[in-house]
Amino acid sequence: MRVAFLGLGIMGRPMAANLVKAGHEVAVWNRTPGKEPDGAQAASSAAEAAREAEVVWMCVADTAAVEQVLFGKSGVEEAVASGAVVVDSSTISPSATVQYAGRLRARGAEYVDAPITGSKLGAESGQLIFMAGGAEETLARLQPLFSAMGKAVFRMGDVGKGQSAKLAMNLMIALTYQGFAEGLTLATKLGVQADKLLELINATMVRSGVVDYKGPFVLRRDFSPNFPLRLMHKDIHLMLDAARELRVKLPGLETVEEIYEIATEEGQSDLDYAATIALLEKWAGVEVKGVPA
Ligand code: NA7
Repeated sequence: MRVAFLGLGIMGRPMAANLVKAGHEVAVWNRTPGKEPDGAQAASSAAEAAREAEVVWMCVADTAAVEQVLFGKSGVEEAVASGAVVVDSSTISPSATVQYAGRLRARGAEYVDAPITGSKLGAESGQLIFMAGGAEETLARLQPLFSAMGKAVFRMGDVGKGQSAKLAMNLMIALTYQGFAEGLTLATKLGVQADKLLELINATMVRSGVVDYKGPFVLRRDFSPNFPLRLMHKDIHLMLDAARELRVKLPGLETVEEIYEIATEEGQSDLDYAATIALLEKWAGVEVKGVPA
């Protein structure tokens, strides 16, 4: 298929590379040039990349970035072909998503929100999981592209429902990790070895995908960004905004947001969100470390 891929960050670049690898004709654009994967055609603007494309796929930072790429100067709206599909794998506001879909529909384009989970590793290995919002027929058209970048697609409902599901998922990830980090910090202060505790966790019902993935990074003290803290913080704001719009109370998340606020003030925003444990450690006067099994 002829695809335009817009946004070549931690996630977007390997996704575009996997589309090239699967034999699709890929035109790429990124705000900062020089990140094009081998075999992709570099375009000078989002509009230029989108002009000939059957599918325009985006993966950029946040709601403002998506709005800019779609409707800003030399944006997608100026050039998208009637009948093309615009897909957004960024994590952004569900209500903004519904608005953007309406504006593009007026230009004759279909819209699908398809945020991702699987982190950097999943993007590189083509093992992402997509949670999608959009018409069933449109998702069926996209199947060869989903297959090139991921291992599963879950249709959550109409446009916007992919983003809504993504926010719910990341809420659980943020709170699960926070529980893990607080448990490890307390255990360390009480004199329990962290790697021993991880072994115990993994043999019991406390086990979770989040702990499986993040545990070894914490033990090795490797906080290089797989999922940067600034992006999880952005998602926490999206969750709290959605909750406010609908009068839903999320007291646990509000507390976790304060931790992210302090971590950001302390300059950790470009580290992985797992680095929030460093604050707990500082307050407790301990350091959690060990040898991953
Ligand atoms: P990164 O690695 O921070 O990449 C963000 C990308 O978004 C990168 O290509 C940026 O371009 C681009 N960006 C940011 N702001 C803009 C604006 N205003 N206009 C155009 N492009 C922009 O994030 P990830 O790849 O880890 O994550 C991407 C999304 O998936 C995000 O929503 C996550 O929550 C999930 P740059 O290279 O800085 O010029």
